[in-house]
Amino acid sequence: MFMRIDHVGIACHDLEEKIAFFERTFELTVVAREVNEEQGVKEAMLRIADGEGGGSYIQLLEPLGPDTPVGRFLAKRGEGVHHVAFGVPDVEAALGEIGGRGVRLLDEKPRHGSMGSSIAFLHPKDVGGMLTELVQAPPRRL
Ligand code: MC0
Repeated sequence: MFMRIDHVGIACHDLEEKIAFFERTFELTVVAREVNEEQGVKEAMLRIADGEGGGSYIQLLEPLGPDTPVGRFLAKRGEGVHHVAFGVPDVEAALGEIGGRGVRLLDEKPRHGSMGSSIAFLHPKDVGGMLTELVQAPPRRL
């Protein structure tokens, strides 16, 4: 079901400051930036590697406000790993299979994710405390 780790999402207070740190320290490059109003975030994707089914990335996330998933996470836990996202070939099919195995779905239907992907989240309490995202990359994405 999982083809790769698509990205690790990291919550931060200051996106520009954190991008500069990752570029300077790990020699990574930002390949996409987006404001996702529905998810309440401003985000940047830094490419780690390319693969057949899609790439893998570090995703830096700054909340658009305190009353958003990442805003609440920062207030409660501070900066750090917010979620892990796994690449799947078909997010809707994966949701059906995983939901059928008793895991609570935070999204019944896929939503818009970074770089044109379709995404859906699973409840962290049902996945060992890890907020888990499913990602279906668009066909052309590297
Ligand atoms: C909350 N909890 C987490 C967590 N966030 N555990 C692990 N990782 C996280 N990121 C825990 C809390 O500590 C709490 O446990 C319980 O889950 C309920 O959380 P809450 O305090 O009630 O907080 P809420 O109301 O913010 O809800 C958490 C929930 C929410 C995960 C349901 O954040 C959500 O629906 N997230 C999915 C959407 C999302 O995160 N979007 C932003 C990234 P205790 O033990 O205290 O009860 S968007 C994105 O990443 C896009 C752009 C993309 O990848 O393309």
